[in-house]
Amino acid sequence: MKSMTHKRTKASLRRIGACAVALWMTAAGAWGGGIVSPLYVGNLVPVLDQYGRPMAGSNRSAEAARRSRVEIRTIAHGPVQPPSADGTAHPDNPLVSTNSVGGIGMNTATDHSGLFCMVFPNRLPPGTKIFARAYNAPTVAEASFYADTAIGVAPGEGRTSLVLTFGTAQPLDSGDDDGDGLANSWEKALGTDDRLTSDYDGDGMGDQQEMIAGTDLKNADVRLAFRSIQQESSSAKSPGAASSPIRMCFQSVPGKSYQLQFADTLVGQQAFNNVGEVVTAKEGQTEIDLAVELSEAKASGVFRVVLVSP
Ligand SMILES: [Ca+2]
Ligand SMILES: [Ca+2]
Ligand SMILES: [Ca+2]
Repeated sequence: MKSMTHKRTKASLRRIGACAVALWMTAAGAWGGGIVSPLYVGNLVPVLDQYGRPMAGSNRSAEAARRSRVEIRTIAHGPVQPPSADGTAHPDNPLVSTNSVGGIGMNTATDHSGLFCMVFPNRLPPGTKIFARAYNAPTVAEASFYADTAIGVAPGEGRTSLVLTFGTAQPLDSGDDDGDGLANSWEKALGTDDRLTSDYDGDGMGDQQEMIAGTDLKNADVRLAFRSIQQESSSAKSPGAASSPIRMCFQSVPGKSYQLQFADTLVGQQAFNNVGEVVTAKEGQTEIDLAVELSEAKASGVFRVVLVSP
């Protein structure tokens, strides 16, 4: 176990060194070819945004302004302090230097990898406690979520790299000004923060419910709802069926799964029972058509669709 960890660590260090080799060459040239032993700081496990996707960023210069921001900060004393709701860092966690700001993908070969690598030609004093903070946007002002790494300690000359590991993305502003269950940071990320309302598009489905359902919070034509329900003519009735099929159509989101249910009435404690199997919307499928036959004839009743997958 020990040797596996050792091997993995060695491999990790090589990978960090490789990702920053271009910058290392630049630094060596600038110093006239003298002995250079910079410190590489980076991550090997992608930092994820609020949706669980690797944060975006590319090494292409045309994409520079769109890289998710990464900062290396120090700890004056105490634990790492969270940033304020507008993203401003706590005074106890100053930047290592004015240059200790970079971006996801800046020195990596793959786009939108959630990886960063920063080079410190002037090594930090050994023992300096540092951490990285990534924002889900190119600037603090645009960001809605951030992620911090655990604290790392700057190594002595014998080591050239320091691997940091990020925690999960946290909202910068966990308040809920419009009381709809969605944190202000989610409202900002979803673009619904310019008005205080729990149903931004006014389609009758709340913002939080739309986010869970995967429907568009800013389009009143899109929500989890039936488009049509009607009973087919008696000629469509199967032999032995209690009644002719009921054909229905409801809006769906690709990848989400739904269960149709039926109850005789909404009065009292009437339970809904499953009708048919769970249905999953395929890629590009924004409507699901079903024709169902009930086991016994009903004069009336209520159908509903339940979202069964996140
Ligand atoms: Ca809210
Ligand atoms: Ca809505
Ligand atoms: Ca909607």
